[in-house]
Formats: sequence, C-alpha cells, structure tokens
Amino acid sequence: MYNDKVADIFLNIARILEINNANPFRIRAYRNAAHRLKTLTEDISEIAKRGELEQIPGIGKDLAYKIREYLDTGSIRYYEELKSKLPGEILDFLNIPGIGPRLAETLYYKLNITSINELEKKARNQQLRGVKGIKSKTEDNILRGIKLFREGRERYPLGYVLPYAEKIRQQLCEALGSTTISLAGSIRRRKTTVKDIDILVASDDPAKVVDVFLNLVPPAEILAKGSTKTSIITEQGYQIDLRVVSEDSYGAALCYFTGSKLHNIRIRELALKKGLKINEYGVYKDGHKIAGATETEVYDALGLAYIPPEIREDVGEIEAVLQNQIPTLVKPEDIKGDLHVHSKYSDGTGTIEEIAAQARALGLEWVAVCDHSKSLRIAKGLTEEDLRRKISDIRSFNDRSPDIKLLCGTEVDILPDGRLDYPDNILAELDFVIAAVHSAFKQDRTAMTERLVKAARHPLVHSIAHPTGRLFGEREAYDVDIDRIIETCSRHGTALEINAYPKRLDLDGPSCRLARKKGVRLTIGSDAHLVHQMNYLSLGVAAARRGWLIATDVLNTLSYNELRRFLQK
Ligand code: DGT
Ligand code: CA
Repeated sequence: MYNDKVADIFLNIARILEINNANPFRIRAYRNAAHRLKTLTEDISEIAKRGELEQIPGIGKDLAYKIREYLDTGSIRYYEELKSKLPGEILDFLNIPGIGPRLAETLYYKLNITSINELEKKARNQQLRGVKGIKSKTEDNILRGIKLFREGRERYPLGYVLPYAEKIRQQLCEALGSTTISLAGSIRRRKTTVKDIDILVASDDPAKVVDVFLNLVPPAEILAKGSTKTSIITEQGYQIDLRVVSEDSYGAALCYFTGSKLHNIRIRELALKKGLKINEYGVYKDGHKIAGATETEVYDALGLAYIPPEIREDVGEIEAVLQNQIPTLVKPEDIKGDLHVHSKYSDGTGTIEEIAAQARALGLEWVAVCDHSKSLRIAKGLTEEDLRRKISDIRSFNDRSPDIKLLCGTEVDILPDGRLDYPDNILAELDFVIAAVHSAFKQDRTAMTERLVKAARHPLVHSIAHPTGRLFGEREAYDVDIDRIIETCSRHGTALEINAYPKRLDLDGPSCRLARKKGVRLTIGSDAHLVHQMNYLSLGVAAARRGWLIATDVLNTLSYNELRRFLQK
C-alpha cells in the first residue's frame, strides 16, 4: 500500500526536523500523520480519488497536498530538499528503533560510522562505549534495534497485507470468471507476519492467467516469469508469487503451497507409511492418481480429516488428526462483540454512535468502549470526572438503542509499581476493565512480572491487554515471565487479551494455546482508534485459531446478557 510508503516519508521528515530543532508541533504533526496512515485499512490512493484525504484525522491541507504530490510524482519535494541537506547515513540510523537524533549524530560525526553493517560490527565488538554518553547498555539497544529494523523490512504484519491480498484475489476471480483461486503460504495460515503473498490459481490456460495477473497488478519488478508461474514485486513493495495448476491438481497444490514446510514433511511421511506418494500434483497409489482436485479429497485419501490451515505448523495437529481430535476452532461468525475499542473520549476518533454503527455493519451485537486512563496524557486519558460522564452517556445510549449495546470500559494503566491508574470505587462502576502497561517498558524481568501479576490478581480487572507489549518492527516484548502471568490469570479467573491491532497480535497463537491449557479465557479486542479499524477483529480470530481456541475459550462469543453476567462474577 502507498500508505506505508508515505508514512515512512512523514516519519523521516519528523526525524530530520528533530535534528534541525524545528518546532515540536510540526514534528508531532508529521509523526501523528504517519501513525494515522499506517493504521488506515484503505489505500490512500483510493481515498485521494474520492478527494477525501483531508477527512483523515491528522491530515490537514498541507499534508494532503504532499500525499497527492507523492501519488502523482512518486516523491515529495519538501522531503527531497530536507534530505539533501543531511548525510544519508544519519537518516539510515534514525530508522533504527531506539536511535534518536542526538545518538545518530554522534555515530556519524564523532565515530565516523557510515553504514548499518559497520554500526552493528562496532556495537558487537564493544567499540562504541566510552564515547559521549554511550554505555554498554546503549550498544545492546543498538543491536536489538538493528534486529528489529531488519525484521520489519523482511516481513510484513498480516493485517496490512491481508486486505490487499484478498482484494487481488477477488479481482482475479472476477477477471478470470473463476472461483478456484486461493491465497496460500503463510498468509493463508494467517501467520502474524508474512514474507510474501502466495496465490494459487486452477486453470487450463496458465499463460492467460499470468497475463491477466500482470495486467491487473502492474509490477515494479518482475523477478520471474514462466508459463505457469510468475513472481513480482508490486509498486507497494510486496512480493507476490503466483502459480497456476490444472483443476485436477488444485487441492494437492493448495496443500503443498499452504505449507507449512514442516507440516508438509509430516504429511509426506504419513503418506509413505500408507504406501502412497504425495506431491503438489496429487496423491498416487501404485502410480495411479487417487486424489488431487480438492484439499478435502487429498486429506481423505490419506485417511485424515481436514486440518484448518491456521494450525498446519507441525505443532501437534498431525497427532491430533490421527486420533480424530482436531478441535472445532472458533470462527469469525461466532464473534458477537469487540472487547477493546477507543472512542473520542480519549484518543479514538469515533463517537459512541459511530462505533455502534460500525458494530452493526460488522454484524456484532455489542462493543466494549475502553479508553485510556488519566496518567496516559499523550493518549488523552480520561479523568475520573470524564469517566463518570462517559458512563452516563453510555447508559443513556443503551436505553435508546434497540440492537447494539455498549459496555463502558477502560484500558487502565498498570503503573510501574503494579497499582492501577484509577481507584477501586470508580473501576467498580465500569462494565469492563482491561489493564495494560504503557510506561516504564524497560523494567527488569522481576519488576515487570510482579507488576503484571499484581494487576492480574486485582479483583476488578477482567483482562490484561496486549500482555507482552510487542510492537512489530518497533518494540520488542517487555521482559516478562508470561508463563507466570498465565498461571496467575488461571488462578484468579482473569482473562488475557488477544490484541488484534496488526503490529501487536498479542498474545499470539502459541501463547494463546498455553493460556487455554491452563483454563484461561481470552478476550479479543481490535484496539481500534478509528472506527473502521474494528475490522481488525478478524485478525484476532485468526490468532485465536492459531492458538487452537474453541468458541467457549473466547469471551467475545458470549451474548450481551451472558457477558454481563460473566463479568459481574
Ligand atoms: P513466508 O513466506 O516466509 O511467510 O512463509 P511461507 O510458509 O509462505 O513460505 P514460502 O512462501 O517460502 O513457501 C510457501 C509454501 O510452499 C510453504 O509454506 C510450503 C511450501 N514449500 C516451499 N518450499 C518447500 C520445500 O522445500 N519443501 C516443502 N515440503 N514445502 C515447501
Ligand atoms: Ca509465503
């Protein structure tokens, strides 16, 4: 998407302005705009076509002009000018999480470091410490920052790529008048991050499919082009691998290219044990093809029930399917509400009416409106007085709303010492309380674990939001003993959140599975700040499925009345 490209430019502008000691408000305006762009689900080129750029919160006339300039010309003149006055290396350093303007200048001017590789080497060899303000801890931070930076370049959060990939799939279906087209690979398994977009098409005219595809998605670069496959880099920078197979091999190819590689290896071993041969064209017995057209047919030929793509990771699904014990995983249709949405009361943009309207559009029955608490001033955390007003607004909304119901919630800060940011008497008035860490991320493992344990034990806390704090490409998980948090939640009946925001997906699949084993319930929250981000909920469901969760493990599957009863306990 162009959104990421322009957002990165805006971030770089902010960074350069910071070095230039420019007006802090301007710096913040660029940062905020970048943040908004990165979290939009619609491509800005579409929004620009409708002439609605200025309706994006945080995008004024000037920034809208710059976005249009980028869409029209591929660059932004103001940015090019700013860049030309600064050594490029400094800008590279600023892209690394944890390196601020002052440190970047020191690295370049004082230490004469001119590349990230060189920086990495020097940090590893402990050759930076001792220079103005650089300690051994700074070296560690630099190394961790470089690792995060590289990960962020190599893989993309599922939530940003999936809508784009789905759209291409649908356009291909229309252009080819076919429905036997599927995403494959990690994106179909709904992995938290994906390296590329794999697409599989069944057709007897592969050359035509390749041509139609290349017309539909103009490539910035063609990496490979054959008669049955092609591999391209899109203008947005994503790699797409397209493969075409014949109709009678579609199921076998879908199994193969969905992976994972480890799952495939186990499946092949199983086939061999049964005297069968399996490859991407079909299942064979004594040289005769016995299955291949559909995935179900392929698994069936091996004597296996269907295995949902999300759990094809060789983490026990083969053992489970052999004992006929693949669970009925929670489905998007089971979800009745969103347990974490921000509103205009704090740093969200939606009014409660707009949130309710979006819930209706998504087929939900209820939403927990959870705004930040008073200490989190940058996110406009609510004072107790604001919160009382919100409670009464939501009650009166519920009185007049016949269908959608709202829960008045909070995402209350867990202060560094483990206390909560509101007194108990006000927490007790709320329908839903999630507690979260938003400060002092660098506490050591003992302190951070104690802090979260204390929150998980608090009788008024229903769930712990984004339990590990990981922000893909930007921030590592904080140092916490997650097993102990799960243990504590299990003992105190506290839930854990699957935060579905694309850069978070926190908890992820494997941790969810651990939580389930200990009998902990999960709450899925989109963490939407713009109402349309409530779409992210489906990513949370995907993470739940990757964690082998069934409907009863997830509180979002309860009806409004069931949920109210459950929360009051
Ligand atoms: P990614 O792209 O890193 O996010 O992860 P995947 O799983 O999409 O990996 P990718 O794109 O390299 O390959 C797509 C699928 O193709 C993979 O999940 C399984 C299958 N595959 C690829 N190479 C091999 C292989 O060498 N052996 C087997 N058994 N399967 C393979
Ligand atoms: Ca892939």
